[in-house]
Amino acid sequence: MGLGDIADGLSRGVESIGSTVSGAFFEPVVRLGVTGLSRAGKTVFITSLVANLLDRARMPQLAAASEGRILTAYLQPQPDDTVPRFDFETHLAALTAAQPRWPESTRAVSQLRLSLRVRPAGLLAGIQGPRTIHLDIVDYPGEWLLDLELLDLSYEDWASKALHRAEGRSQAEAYMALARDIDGDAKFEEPQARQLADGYAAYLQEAREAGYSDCTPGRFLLPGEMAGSPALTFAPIPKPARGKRGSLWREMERRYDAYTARIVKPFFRDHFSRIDRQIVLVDALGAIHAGPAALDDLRRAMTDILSAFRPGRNAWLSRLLLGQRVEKILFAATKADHLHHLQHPRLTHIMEALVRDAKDRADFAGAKTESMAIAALRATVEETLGHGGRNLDCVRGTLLDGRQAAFYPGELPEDPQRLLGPAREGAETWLDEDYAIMNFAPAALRLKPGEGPPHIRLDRAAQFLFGDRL
Ligand SMILES: Nc1nc2c(ncn2[C@@H]2O[C@H](COP(=O)(O)OP(=O)(O)OP(=O)(O)O)[C@@H](O)[C@H]2O)c(=O)[nH]1
Ligand SMILES: [Mg+2]
Repeated sequence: MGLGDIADGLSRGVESIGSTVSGAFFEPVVRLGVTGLSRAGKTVFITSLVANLLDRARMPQLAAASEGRILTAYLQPQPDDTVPRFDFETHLAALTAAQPRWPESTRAVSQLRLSLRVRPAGLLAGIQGPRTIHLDIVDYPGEWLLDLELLDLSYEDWASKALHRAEGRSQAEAYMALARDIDGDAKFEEPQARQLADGYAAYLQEAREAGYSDCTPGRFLLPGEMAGSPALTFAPIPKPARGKRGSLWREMERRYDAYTARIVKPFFRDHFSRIDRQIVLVDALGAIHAGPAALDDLRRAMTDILSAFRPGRNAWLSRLLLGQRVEKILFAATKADHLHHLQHPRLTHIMEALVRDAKDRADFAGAKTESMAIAALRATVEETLGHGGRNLDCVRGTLLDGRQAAFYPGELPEDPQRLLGPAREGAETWLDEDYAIMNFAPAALRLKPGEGPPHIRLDRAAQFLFGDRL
């Protein structure tokens, strides 16, 4: 047992309550948060990461693995009794089936504990035996981070802001028509609250699909197990003259307060505040394919989401964190297997440019950050095809209907501003190039013993995120 372990055990003491009970107080825990907007690739990332940590032949860039210091890796019951377990086995079975499929979409937070028996590196190797390090991986929707803003706003402030935003958005027409006729002083009736909440949720859903990301409350899009409860049955309405007791307005206000107190705060307290290392997955290629408006919206969403990592952003959260903060944040452009590797550096530059705004504001006060282009599960192989007198660097894979196809996604510009500039200025289409994206199915795998699923730079990502703790 080294001194480092003890100090580590103590500084992370609060979160190790579970491990204390099991008598493993001095076994260090690294909590890795995995987030991103919906469909960014969180589930595939965690599944492939865990599979590749269990079978490490494809992890040469993870130093502890290539140095042969990871003796064993195994899944353990996770320490938090009330958090759903990340369903690793089901997701892996889908990806590695004879006819592989992508895992189902997930709707709530989940967690998995992977424990690694590791021989220490360097000088300690001689005097210290192997030790166990727990990697707790937490999967949570990026949308939930947007709710941090609500902690700063009263219902009145939030409602006026939300109605103001909805004004003029075509997706909100039906809801605005409904809200305009509402008398907040009228006596509260549940069916009316339900109708308003459903209408508002429908608008958020549509706005989200149209590429808007400032869609709070985040749980309206991903309600999880709270669907239908009063804390999720509210909506913004115009402030009435009196706002008397028993009125619709007063009940909406009460429910909004319940939402922030009972749903938003517990998430930040129980999950977010305990994260040591964070990966933010970003489907930048998907946004580029969807066009300039979607890309600009993604940039703004990243700024909003990442503000949760800015120390001092919210007084309540700062008190909770007591100066403890996420030590490393990796921004990963996912699904890089849609591109020939020659284009990967360009995708990385685009990723860097996308988060620059957020970074410039605070540089996350001491957190180490990096951007990378990765594919958690490589579904393609590279192929160069002659076309119209030039060589096109393509990728080939299996489509969802089982056919094989070679695919040229378009050439990303060397300078990310060639995309981000027009996006910011409200361009409607890309001028120079069309970007395509294709829905490949996961490739059928023939894994040799010791091999995890194929990926791109998953080992580099792992090294950045927690390699230093192994
Ligand atoms: N080609 C390729 N596609 C990927 C990869 N990772 C994810 N995808 C695609 O992205 C989709 C979403 O991936 P998920 O891992 O389910 O994303 P998620 O963030 O967990 O999504 P939600 O749970 O719905 O929020 C998958 O169904 C795949 O189509 C990858 O590494 N390569
Ligand atoms: Mg998921």
